[in-house]
Amino acid sequence: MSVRPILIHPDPRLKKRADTVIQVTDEVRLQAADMLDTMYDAPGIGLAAPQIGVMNRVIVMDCVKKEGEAPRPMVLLNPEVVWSSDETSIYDEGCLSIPEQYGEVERPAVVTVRWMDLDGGAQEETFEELWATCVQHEIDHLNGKLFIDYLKPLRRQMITRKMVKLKREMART
Ligand code: K1U
Ligand code: ZN
Repeated sequence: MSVRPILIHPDPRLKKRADTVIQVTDEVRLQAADMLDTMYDAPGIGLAAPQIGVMNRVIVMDCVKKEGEAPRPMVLLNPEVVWSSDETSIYDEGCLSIPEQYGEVERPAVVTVRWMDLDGGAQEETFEELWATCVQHEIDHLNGKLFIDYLKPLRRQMITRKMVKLKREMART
């Protein structure tokens, strides 16, 4: 298993809709394992395939943050929100593709998500708190949407300019 490079915004691959996973192949299993390695290495609580330049509908998550609590790595293929609460919550979100930038995003507080697991089976679970925020953030990635798309245009432009500058500096070193 290996840590893969994470794409930094702006990148056209982060704005595209990812393709449905038709079959769970060894390649998909290896991709999922690499995504978990990449997420834990970052460190992050989630990661979507387009962030490593793979344009399929795979996300990984582990929102267990409390010390001493067992990790809960999750791999979700073709995740879709099948129910969302009217109640909303606001979270100061970050993104591994937009390092060190944060912004408040309002989303449904509770969501039920259906997905395919790595054995090809159907799964469904209701997520709340940070898990709910994270799964919606990751599904947005699969649809080419970033958390900055929820912010005011001026703030979004400012963050994008910072990222362009960061990428220029990274290319020089
Ligand atoms: O998709 C991503 O870019 C990963 C992102 C997920 C996310 C964060 C916050 C709200 C919604 C979704 C991250 O993991 S950013 C890093 C982060 O939040 C974190 C890192 C270490 C410990 C705890 C949190
Ligand atoms: Zn993100």
